[in-house]
Amino acid sequence: MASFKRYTITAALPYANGPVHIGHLAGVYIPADIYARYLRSKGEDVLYVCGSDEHGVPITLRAKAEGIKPQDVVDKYHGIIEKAFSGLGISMDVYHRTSDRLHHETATDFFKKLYENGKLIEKESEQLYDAKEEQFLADRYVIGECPKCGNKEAYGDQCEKCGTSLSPKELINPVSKLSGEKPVMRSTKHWYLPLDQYETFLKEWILEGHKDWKSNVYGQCKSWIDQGLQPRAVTRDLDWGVKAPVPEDGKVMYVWFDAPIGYISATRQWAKDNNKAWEPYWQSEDTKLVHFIGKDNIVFHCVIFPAMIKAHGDYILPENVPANEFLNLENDKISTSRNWAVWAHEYLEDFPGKEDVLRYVLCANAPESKDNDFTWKDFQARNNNELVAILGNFVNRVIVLSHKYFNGLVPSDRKEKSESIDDELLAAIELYPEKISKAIEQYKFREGLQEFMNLARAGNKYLTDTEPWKIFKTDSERVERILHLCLQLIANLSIMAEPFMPFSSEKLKGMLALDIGLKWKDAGRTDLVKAGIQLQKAVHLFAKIEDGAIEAQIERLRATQNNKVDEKAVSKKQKPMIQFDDFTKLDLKIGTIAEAEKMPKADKLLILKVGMGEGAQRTIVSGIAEHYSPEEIIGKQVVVLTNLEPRKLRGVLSEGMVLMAEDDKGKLSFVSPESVMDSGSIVR
Ligand code: B3M
Ligand code: ZN
Repeated sequence: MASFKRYTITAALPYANGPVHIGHLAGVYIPADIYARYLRSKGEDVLYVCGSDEHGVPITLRAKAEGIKPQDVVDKYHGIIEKAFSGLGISMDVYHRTSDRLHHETATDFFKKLYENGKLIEKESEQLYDAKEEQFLADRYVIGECPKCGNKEAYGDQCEKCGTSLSPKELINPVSKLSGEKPVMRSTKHWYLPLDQYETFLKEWILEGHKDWKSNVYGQCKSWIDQGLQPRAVTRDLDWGVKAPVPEDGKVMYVWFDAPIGYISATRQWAKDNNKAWEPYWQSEDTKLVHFIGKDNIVFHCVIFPAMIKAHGDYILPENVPANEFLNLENDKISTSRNWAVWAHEYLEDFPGKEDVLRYVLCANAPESKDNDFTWKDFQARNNNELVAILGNFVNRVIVLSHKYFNGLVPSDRKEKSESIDDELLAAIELYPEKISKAIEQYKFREGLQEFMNLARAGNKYLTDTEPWKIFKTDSERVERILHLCLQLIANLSIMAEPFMPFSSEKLKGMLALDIGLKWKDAGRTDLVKAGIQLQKAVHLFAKIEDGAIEAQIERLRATQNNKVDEKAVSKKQKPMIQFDDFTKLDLKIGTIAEAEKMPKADKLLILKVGMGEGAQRTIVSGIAEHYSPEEIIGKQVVVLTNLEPRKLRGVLSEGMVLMAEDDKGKLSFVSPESVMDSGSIVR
């Protein structure tokens, strides 16, 4: 293996359109953090960069749904995400953001260089266009059927079901996410990165040169390259993004063009803040660049970004891209829109002081080679049966016994009292650092953590087998020997816990009054704790998690699902029979919407003025603001229930109700006469 002088570690920039959940943590941020912490502990020069991905359609769609500006969306979630990361001890050296000026500058320079050196091709073509919203439908603005697997809800840039990368025009029966309408075709000019020209390079670099990559990553790259690469548009007709430095107005960079450059921008920000040079981290061949990502990002990091880098010429290529598979939750796909997730920031609120427990469980169960499942029961079991019963129990017994028998002073090593069982323990202490290192360096973090626990298990067993509490009265010197060795083992655990469970590592070092400067190179030594040193009192590393706390979490998940199901079940269920008389009690009339405006400070409500014929008008407050904009419904004819008891909604007297149809997905539509009717016509 080539030897590297420094490491640039990147973790995929989360979209700032929502908080991060356990799937993100297990797939990307925890593995990257373990790797970075481990290398730092080894004394390597490490830079771990990340930031919010603040452009692209996910952001603008969210803004539209919430009725706020894209900048407000990203400001909100950038803060939440950054705080959650730091709460969990994710030790990024910088957490930047792509709406920052420095990023716009960096991305613009990058694009300009490609543009000026003739690396991009200009092409006019027909694109999907939403005539109603007057907007081109790039990427996630359009959904439709995946031509590969038939998934009905594939996005314009990718099918999440089969992972295929798509362009909007490939979708079967496309529908605009903005208006719900069928798009039309319209011509527009864009700039393309001719990926086809990089085929030879990619073949040599990945297919020949990186057979060492994880098989899921290598396999995806191979299938992409083997299918033949097409030029890919790197500009979009949108008003949110980094302005593309091209002669045409109104073009921004494709979000997947600017986002990976965000790694470089983040590095520049870090350098600026710390008075360092950023260039070595991106331009020196002796820097090892590693991208941590989820499997849906493989093609962007292994094919497109490398082609961009090759076209640019000044930057290094990644040495590895250890992408993970997906984590499911309670046997179901994690979904932001269905709120089927465990959110990092909520976990921190619900389980204060248990940051390491989540880190532990998500690493022990990380989807490294296949999709995995997170369940709250497993979370509880791993905490109670592994962290508490093995690691916590061992440490606690050793510290408590040391206080009980030796007033908390580290006993001497009493070599003369050695027995063969001690040799096994000593051998383990010497052996494990290497085992764990090897696993981490191969990105097998689960295995590394498992080995770590095996060492703790060996300690626990040693203590149980030697039974110092039974021999103290007769042979206290042998007990000195036993506890001395156990304390050396705990010191080793404190060093090797650091990448995985940094909070517990610190607690362990505190209890042993250890030099916090101890690093990975010290692991394997059996003289880390000096005889005669005063130990601190035992603090609990981990505490049992009771059933109640787990049930509350499961209940919470269930509640979000049930609400949805219940609403539907109740309203769709056949209602009991009524008499014709009951029906005639309803006074239904045709009305024509004359005016509409948003109810201030209410996301869902519109205030309508509905003409009811002969100059009569009614004010009706209707919960349709998330489905219709005020402008688009003026002039619509609707059915109004006119003899509903008037009631005040947010201070506005609503005099009736507009009838709506609702489908299973919650989509609303007016019930309107099939031909134009006079306002006030009766409905019967
Ligand atoms: N924003 C994350 C995602 O696909 C995407 C990663 C960008 S990394 C440069 O969810
Ligand atoms: Zn598909």
